[in-house]
Amino acid sequence: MAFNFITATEAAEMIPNGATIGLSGFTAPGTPKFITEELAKKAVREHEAGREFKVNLFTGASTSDHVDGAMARANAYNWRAPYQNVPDLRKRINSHDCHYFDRHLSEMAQEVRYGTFGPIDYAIIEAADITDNGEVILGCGLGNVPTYAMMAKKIFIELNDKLPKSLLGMHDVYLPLDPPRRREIPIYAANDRIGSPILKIDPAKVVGIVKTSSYDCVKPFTAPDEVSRQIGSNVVRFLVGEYTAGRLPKEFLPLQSGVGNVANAVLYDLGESKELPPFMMYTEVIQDAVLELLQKGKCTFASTCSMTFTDDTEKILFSDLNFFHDKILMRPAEISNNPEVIRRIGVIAMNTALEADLFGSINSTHVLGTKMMNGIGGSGDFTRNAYLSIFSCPSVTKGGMISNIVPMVAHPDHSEHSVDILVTDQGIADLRHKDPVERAHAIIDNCAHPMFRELLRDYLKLGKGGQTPHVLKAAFAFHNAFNDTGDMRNADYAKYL
Ligand code: 0RQ
Repeated sequence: MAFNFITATEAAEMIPNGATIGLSGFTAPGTPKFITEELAKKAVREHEAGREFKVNLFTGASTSDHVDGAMARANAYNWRAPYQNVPDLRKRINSHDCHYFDRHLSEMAQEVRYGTFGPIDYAIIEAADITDNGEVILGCGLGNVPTYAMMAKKIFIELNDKLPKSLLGMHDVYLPLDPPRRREIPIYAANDRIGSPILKIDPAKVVGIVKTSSYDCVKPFTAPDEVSRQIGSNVVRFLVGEYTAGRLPKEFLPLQSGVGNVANAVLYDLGESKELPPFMMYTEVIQDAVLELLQKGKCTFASTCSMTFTDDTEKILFSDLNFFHDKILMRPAEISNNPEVIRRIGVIAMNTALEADLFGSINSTHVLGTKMMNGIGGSGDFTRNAYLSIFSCPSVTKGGMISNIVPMVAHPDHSEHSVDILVTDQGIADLRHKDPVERAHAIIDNCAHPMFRELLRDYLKLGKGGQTPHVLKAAFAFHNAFNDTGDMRNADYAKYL
């Protein structure tokens, strides 16, 4: 079949107000970069002409400024799901200019198939190559592309000439059947391949191919500061302790690691560790540190949804693709984050918290309980099902005016029932096999910043019993103090009792 080659502007012109669009990709990699920029410009023109123009956009996870930045600045979203991390979009979400459905990443695709989100009008897919009969070699991230491609009425392809065709073989495209016919996901080790190296789409649905040329534009990392380094070394110290005590299998277990500087710092530290054996990853993103671990042989295999590498690292990958070809496998989000597989193969999950409370509950998403930061992402998929679930965060933030350890989290994302280990720059609290009061002491003594320890102990002393001795009237004294005075150190329980 002969495809229609068009420009990004022409593609954007075809997309009407109110359309629902699904994008390929997961974080910036694999995510189209050009049609959405043109769509944002179209939205601005339409708004200037006094016409409504907003679309609904579904992705795998976060995207990049080419998508969420441009579209948010143009106020071009009606609905957005399931995850984002762009400041301009955050503002739109928190002012309700954009409806945001913050969803576990493993569930998004199946919910689209179940019909919860309504029909998908367009899929926009970034590709390294496409054959006339609709066999697509995908880019560096999958997300929910198999589902969006299957459900969409029309498809645009962004054919990116920076993506080597030799990416063929690094994707594992698999669509599970839906209940009641779903079978097991037959992954028994992180490196088991279960699907197809190509995405098969209906060529008749392709309304246009846009030729593009761009690396993935992942923002470079800032060098880890002292706090991130301390957190990283505490996580590694904990894992080494577990391993040498024989509480982890001698071949070790696959690791999941979230995004960001701390996650990257933890992985660099793991690479340095002499005590831990080489390991595999079963995760949703791999960042720059993992490429180095693969080069060194410290990481032997990475199953992921996306290669979230900065452009310099992406160039290293592409120039030595033969070496990495059988060491990295990219899967759809509902497989990379699949609860069944995570539980079966015993993933060690490492995620970051905004705040943790004395009893072990975690807030990953809402600043001071109200403002959306990014979203739950894959943290819930992994935390709830992991062999070991580790959360880390700095003990304080904003120069010490915020304690990341609070009496009660202002928004619960992960409950005490799912969190095993809490790590800050101060140390490690092992919450396993402890009742709530024991957990609170472990967290105060090991994780809270010394500046806040007495205040937190005072909160415990106010408790009048119960399995979890919260004092509901005073539980948000830290947050109230920050809202009222700009500093949690001014928390005064007596005001509320
Ligand atoms: O503010 O940007 O003004 O400096 O929040 O904090 O310490 O830079 O943390 O970038 O590692 O992100 C939880 C958001 C942490 C992230 C979260 C302020 C702080 C700073 C960011 P500034 P840091 P990180 C894998 C798994 C959920 C999704 C997930 C996340 C800004 O890890 O989104 O895990 N997780 N997915 O100053 C008020 C507090 C605060 C606070 C920090 N307690 N109160 N502000 N800040 N703590 C990835 C995917 O799923 C794709």
